[in-house]
Amino acid sequence: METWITAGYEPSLPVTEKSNPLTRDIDKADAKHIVHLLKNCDAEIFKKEWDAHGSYQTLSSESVIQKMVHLAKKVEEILKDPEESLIVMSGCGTSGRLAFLLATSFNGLLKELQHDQIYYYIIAGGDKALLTSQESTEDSPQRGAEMLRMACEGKKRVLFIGISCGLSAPFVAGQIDFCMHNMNVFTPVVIGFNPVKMARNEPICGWPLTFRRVLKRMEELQKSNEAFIINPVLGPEAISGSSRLKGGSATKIVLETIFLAGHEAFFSSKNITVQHILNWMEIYKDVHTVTYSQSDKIAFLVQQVGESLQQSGHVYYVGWSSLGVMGVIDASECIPTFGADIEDVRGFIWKGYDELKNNEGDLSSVGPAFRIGHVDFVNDILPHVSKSDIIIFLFALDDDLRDIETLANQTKLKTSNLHAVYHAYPECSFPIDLKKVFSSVLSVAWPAVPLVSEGYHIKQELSTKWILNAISTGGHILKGKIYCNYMLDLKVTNTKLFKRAVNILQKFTRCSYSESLKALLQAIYDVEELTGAMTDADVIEHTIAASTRTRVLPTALVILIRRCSISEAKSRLDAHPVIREAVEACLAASQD
Ligand code: F1P
Repeated sequence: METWITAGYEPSLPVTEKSNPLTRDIDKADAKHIVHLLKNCDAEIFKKEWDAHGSYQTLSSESVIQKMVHLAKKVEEILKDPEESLIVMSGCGTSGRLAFLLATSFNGLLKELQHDQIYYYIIAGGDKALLTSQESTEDSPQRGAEMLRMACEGKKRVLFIGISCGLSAPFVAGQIDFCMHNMNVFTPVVIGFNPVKMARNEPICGWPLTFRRVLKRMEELQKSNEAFIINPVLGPEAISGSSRLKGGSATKIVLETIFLAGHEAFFSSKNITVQHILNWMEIYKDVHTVTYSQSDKIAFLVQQVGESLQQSGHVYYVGWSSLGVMGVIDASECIPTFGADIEDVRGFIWKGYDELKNNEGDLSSVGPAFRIGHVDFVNDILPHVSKSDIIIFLFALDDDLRDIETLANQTKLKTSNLHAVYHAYPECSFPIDLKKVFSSVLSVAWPAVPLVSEGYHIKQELSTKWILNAISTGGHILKGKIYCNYMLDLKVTNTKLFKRAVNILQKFTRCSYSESLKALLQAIYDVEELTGAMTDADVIEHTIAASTRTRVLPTALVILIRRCSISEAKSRLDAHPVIREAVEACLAASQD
């Protein structure tokens, strides 16, 4: 039995926030070992059972699969009557970005089949959050409900899918609650990866319910198939709480399987059965095997990216088709997870917003980080590329190879630190001249060019997600942004992240909750003495103040470990550019 399942293992934390025993020493691993550990963690997505008692549901549990069958039938019904119906997916951070990816790509598939589009997405913070973290809206149930109400005006039937990996986002809780007040129109669905009893139960500022209480009401409706909670347990994340990893991948797997099964039933009159859904799970498991069969090459890229980040260089993903979107999604998560600067890791999409098909259209005037087309890469980035920057092209051999070659040659004139991650098919050849432009190539081989009926690039997207997650997680580990398997420099920009930060402080310093809270607030407000106004402010105000600060968590950690002033903590951090080394040095000194 896995250690983390035992009752005494981090009992106050839900599974999605627990630390994974597999990756306890990932901070000290080399690139190859990091990839090996991530591979093993990702394999847990497909685990058939966690223990002999079946204490936790898994992705292949009968109860989970049955609900997926039900939902696929709902999708089929909506396809039959698209005019007054809608499938809305909504979430915060990565969950919202996946809602966007799925809605736009499945609408794209329907367009090719000349069928009305039925998918819609909502992301907390609006489309700006597709590219950068806008975590604070995550805390507003009212905003969530309002955005859903507006999106569904005039619709007679809505399948609403709220995604919150930790079953924690108030934004999503507000939407589910709204659905349950309008059951004549809505069928509410929640996707997350904790048992209901571990869903977040903290009071939500200005709202009478908690996420768990909303789910408890949903459980009643679930008995009559009026609502659905899909919450298999995937085991703790490789980096504690980093739900973009397994949580994000499993969200994609679950929803694509439901939608594709619904499409097959409608377009090809296929029966939706349990076996049908299980077959898809096997296909995704193969994607895991195929992807990680390239572990050595992934590790090579992890090493290169780590070296770039260590030298304060930048990482640029330049992608074609939906693989460009995978790059943007991966890049956007580095800010809250590793405290990265918005410029550290960036993604670029071939035709920019023309291809993105996002709700709010072109956002490039919002700021430089919102210029995401290849043209912007050429104009804004290429002229300033330095030796320490690394550029990774992401494409499949059925993309426009001439365009790829042109940009690759143009990039090569500026830097040789240019690499390719591509998907290969037997029907397509990779021109030797193009191959030569890259200093390394990582190729993932597939048996055939994917078809529209198979969801086109969905397998390649997941494969790319795993590769990029490994690259950015591994790169930041090598940069010293992780201690054991905890985020050392996370951005404290919403209530969930605030709580996670206090938990990390308590864990590593063994200080009380109130001492940890005090140090965190000192770091957030950048003061030696907290005023009454600061201590009395609510958590949301703290997170707003934290959003403008850097190194909040490391500073608080050093204050507690060294029992020192904030100015001393900051100068200790300044003395060690690598945050993990600074914290280790303080820990070692405190044990003398
Ligand atoms: C949503 C989310 C994560 C992000 C960060 C803050 O989480 O925005 O995507 O990585 O941890 O929260 P969830 O609602 O899907 O659990």
